[in-house]
Amino acid sequence: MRSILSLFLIITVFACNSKPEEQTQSTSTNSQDAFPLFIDNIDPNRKLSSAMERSFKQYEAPRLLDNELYSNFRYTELEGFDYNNGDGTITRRDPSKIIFENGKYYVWYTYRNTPTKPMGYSKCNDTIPSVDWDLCDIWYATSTDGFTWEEQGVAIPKPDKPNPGWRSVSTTDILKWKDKYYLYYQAFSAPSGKPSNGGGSDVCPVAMSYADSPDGPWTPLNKVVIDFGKENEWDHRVIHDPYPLVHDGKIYVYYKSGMDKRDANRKHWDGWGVAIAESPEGPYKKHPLNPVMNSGHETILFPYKEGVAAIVTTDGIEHYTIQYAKDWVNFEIASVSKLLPVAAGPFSPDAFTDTDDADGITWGLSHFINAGNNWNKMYTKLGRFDCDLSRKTNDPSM
Ligand code: AAL
Repeated sequence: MRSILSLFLIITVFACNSKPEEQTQSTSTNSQDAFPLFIDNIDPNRKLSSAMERSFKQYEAPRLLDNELYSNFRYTELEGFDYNNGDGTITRRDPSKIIFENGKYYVWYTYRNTPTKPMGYSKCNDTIPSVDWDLCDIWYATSTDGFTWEEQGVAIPKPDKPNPGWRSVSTTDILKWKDKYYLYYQAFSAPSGKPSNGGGSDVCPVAMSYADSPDGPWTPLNKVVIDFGKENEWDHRVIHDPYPLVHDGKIYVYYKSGMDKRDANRKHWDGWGVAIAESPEGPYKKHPLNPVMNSGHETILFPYKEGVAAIVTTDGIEHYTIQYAKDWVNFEIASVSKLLPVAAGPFSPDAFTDTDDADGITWGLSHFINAGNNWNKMYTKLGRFDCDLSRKTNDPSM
């Protein structure tokens, strides 16, 4: 499954993708100062080694240090959330993108507060959760600085049976469209973790609720908006991690599927597709090139220049990469990095502006799983990540 980051990491030494002036300050030796010049002096038209050829062609970096889609990540613990001393009864996970409205930042996330820790599929009942995202509601919090958060309470409660999501609603993401707000989320109508479904790869489509204000009240559509593919198609029984963005006057909802397949290491094979609609309630048309990504458990996407960038964190042959699709569907690897944020939601100012000159991201929230050696007895905390995937901070001329 996903990577285990069992502690809150406060990694202060990780420099983000540093700007030229910072390199001069932080690296004082002559050889390091000379490094960019050495790269500059390689003529891309002469015979090149494979590594140098890819740095010019595949990564489209005129100089190695100019790759704007390369960053390390720094993590900081948040203020404002209580976890019952980590006894596993309270969880907060899978944060949405962050939006800035009414002078503050808003985030939505999966919230569980149950009498026990998750006990596994065989021991779950109406009050005992099977897995960390079972018996959850969607809650939200606000902040003025992104570090200290004020929990506001429930946004989307589980609907009554038999509406989609009556067992659990989780893993939400936000869309702002024509001055209204839409939350898309996983709608479970059975406990997760059934062994014959491959453990976490639960049968679950996407539902949606809408509101006039980010503070709600939210009205559930009470129907599935992105449904499974046909029998034996790659997304025939899982539509997870819905991730809406606006492009070309339309709504692009990226989503994960394909999870019933496992690789040689028993890791999920996760693919990502995109479903496109002209209005938030659909109908959503799946792109004929789906799946458009061959890896990534809880992938983060954000508009970048005229295209879309993706942080592909865990699972799959291309995990730990940052990718770019100029046309929003044909993704290429832009860089390989490490300690990427898990299940993150960035503050992505251009997520809904439909610009062809999008800036990137510099921070967001991600989650940290505290599972020890037992995936059934876990809880998850939210934390903050900072990075340098923004053109404005990367390019001194802007
Ligand atoms: C996550 C997401 C989905 C899965 C589970 C809860 O982090 O990929 O939401 O169903 O794990």
